[in-house]
Amino acid sequence: MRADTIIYNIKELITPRRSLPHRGKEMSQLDVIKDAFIAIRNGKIIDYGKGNHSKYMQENTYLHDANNKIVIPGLIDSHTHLVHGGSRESEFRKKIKGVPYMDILKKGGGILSTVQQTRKASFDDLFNKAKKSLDEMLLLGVTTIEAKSGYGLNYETEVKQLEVAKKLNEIHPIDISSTYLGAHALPKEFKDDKDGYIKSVLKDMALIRNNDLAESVDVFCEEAVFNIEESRQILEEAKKIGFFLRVHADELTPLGGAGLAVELNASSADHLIAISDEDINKLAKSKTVANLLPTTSFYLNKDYANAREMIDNGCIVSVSSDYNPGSSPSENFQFTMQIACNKLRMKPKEVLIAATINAAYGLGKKEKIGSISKGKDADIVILDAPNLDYIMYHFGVNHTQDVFKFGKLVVKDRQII
Ligand code: IZC
Ligand code: ZN
Repeated sequence: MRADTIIYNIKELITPRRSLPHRGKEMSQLDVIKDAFIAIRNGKIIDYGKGNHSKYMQENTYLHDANNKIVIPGLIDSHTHLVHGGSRESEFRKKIKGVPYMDILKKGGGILSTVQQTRKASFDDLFNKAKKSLDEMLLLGVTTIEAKSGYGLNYETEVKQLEVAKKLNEIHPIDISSTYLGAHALPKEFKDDKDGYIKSVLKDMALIRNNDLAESVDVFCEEAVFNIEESRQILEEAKKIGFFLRVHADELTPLGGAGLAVELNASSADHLIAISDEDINKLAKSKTVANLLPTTSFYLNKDYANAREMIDNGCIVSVSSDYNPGSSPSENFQFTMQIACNKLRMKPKEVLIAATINAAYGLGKKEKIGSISKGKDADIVILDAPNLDYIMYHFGVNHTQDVFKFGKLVVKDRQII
């Protein structure tokens, strides 16, 4: 079969070997192919490997010189709060002084401040702001993300957020998998009626399902937000009507959200800074991904999740940016990967697997993305770095040179084209 695009002169092609969730020692097993090429047709990888690519050439084949640089699969950021109004720098100095995240929320700030700003924002405001963030992500080599709602806390604004994500998914190279996070906080109008709010979440969830506006449902399962029983009620109903499940679990207190995620066969349990050893063991025996968000620990000056214990016990570990205006105000997923090494003590190979195939698995897309494999989407990043370790070591900068999304060159020489 002839290729419409060939990437050649690749110093090292670095990719997970199998389209399966990776656990334990498997998280260090990457294929590294020197002097490689990738042949692409109609957005899909038709072949890759060492040596001569000429048999795939036809008259019109676009030849892309990787200039003897390294190549990895497109990065997958599987936990973001992409679409939101405004920002929260007005709370930044309080945070520096040491006022806890939850105290700011309890006083009507935090998430509730972003809810106010998101309700006020027009569709176009939200769209333009989120598009700018997506451009930033694409320049960093991110080709797929998950994006949560959760700043409307009423039907109208939650749908506005999800519609923005849907339109961005259509017009932007980055693919977006949407999650309904109505259970992110208790809105002011339901201050004394949590049951009433949960009922409205259950009702809205069904409409969102019918309108196909989200693939997953998530709950912020945390002390003073939604407890285990409330989270269970929402997630069980979500599962019944066909959503994938995600849980903000054991971020600040060990409530047992990860155990609940395993019990309900959730796609991911996210954060896990305060998870109990018992729940690490449950996760290790399950198919639920342990999605770690070290940028949030960095920004909130919190402990880091015990990634070593999770990997060594056999959990499927992924990492994500948690990009949001309150606890992780940065789109820089490469920075997340760098501190995953430095602070979670993950090896560079483990981090690459966590940011590609394990993240793809967590989004239910392991057959389509997450590795450079025949038949998969040609989501490919060329990095201006001599080797994989260098990307994680030289931190705080963007190493991406060129990006292909579904076989199309979308970033060239660090510019979106
Ligand atoms: O806006 O503060 N943790 N939700 C749960 C967040 C952080 C986002 C925010
Ligand atoms: Zn989050």
